[in-house]
Amino acid sequence: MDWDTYHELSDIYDFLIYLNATYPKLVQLTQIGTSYEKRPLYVIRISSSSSPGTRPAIWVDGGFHAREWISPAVATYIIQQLVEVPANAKLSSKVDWYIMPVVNPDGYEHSHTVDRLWRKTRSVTNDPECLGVDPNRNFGYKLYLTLHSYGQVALIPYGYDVVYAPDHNDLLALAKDAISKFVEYTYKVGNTGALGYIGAGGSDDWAKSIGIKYSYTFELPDTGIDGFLLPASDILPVCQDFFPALDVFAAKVATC
Ligand code: ING
Ligand code: ZN
Repeated sequence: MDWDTYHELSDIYDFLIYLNATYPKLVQLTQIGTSYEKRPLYVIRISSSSSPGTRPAIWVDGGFHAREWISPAVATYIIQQLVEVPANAKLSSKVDWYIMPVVNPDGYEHSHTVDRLWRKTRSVTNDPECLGVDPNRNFGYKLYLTLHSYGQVALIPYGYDVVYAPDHNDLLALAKDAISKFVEYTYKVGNTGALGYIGAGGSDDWAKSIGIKYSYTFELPDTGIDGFLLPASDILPVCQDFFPALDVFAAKVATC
């Protein structure tokens, strides 16, 4: 695995399987289901605890939307850093990480092979001309962090309308703390609806609504010049810039 190029699904899955085989004490790879086109859906748990599941957890996902290729790239970078870099061991000493780098593998594969700008899944709908549903707009509506692109903004629930959570200021303060770690890229932060990203059924809205206090959508770089077509040479700078935010999140959750 490297972060100099955007990888196909098979590379990402092989990387997860490799980590699972190589670091059995730290890593557990679970197939949580199967996609519409029968691809496995993987979640990797990273925990140095002898009894994982008994302490605070942070969920990070990427690849909800097929064309947002920087998102699985950052998610796999986070996984690699947490598992393979000894200096980051402290990040999983108090917190269990659950990371799902490619939520929508069918769409991701489709964006690599057929239609670079595909967003949705590939399931059959009532309209034969219109395949797919929007995976991020279908939650009934964990810290919960979902990685999207693009925009360089940290979005705080809710997003179904301009609605602020009662504890909005807590979420705002933590997000500000997190983005203050970024040096290369400047992110804005605010309520999803107020920033103009209105959309019902967002996964972060759902996480918030079921009681996960700190729930965010991060729109990764850029601000729109290259948009979804962010050059591969930007992957590593984006990943390296983003990673220190995890310190802030882990520290907050560990004290909860
Ligand atoms: N962004 C999110 C989207 O689903 C969002 C932003 C999150 C809107 C939550 C509404 C609720 O449109 C991207 N890039 O997909
Ligand atoms: Zn998205």
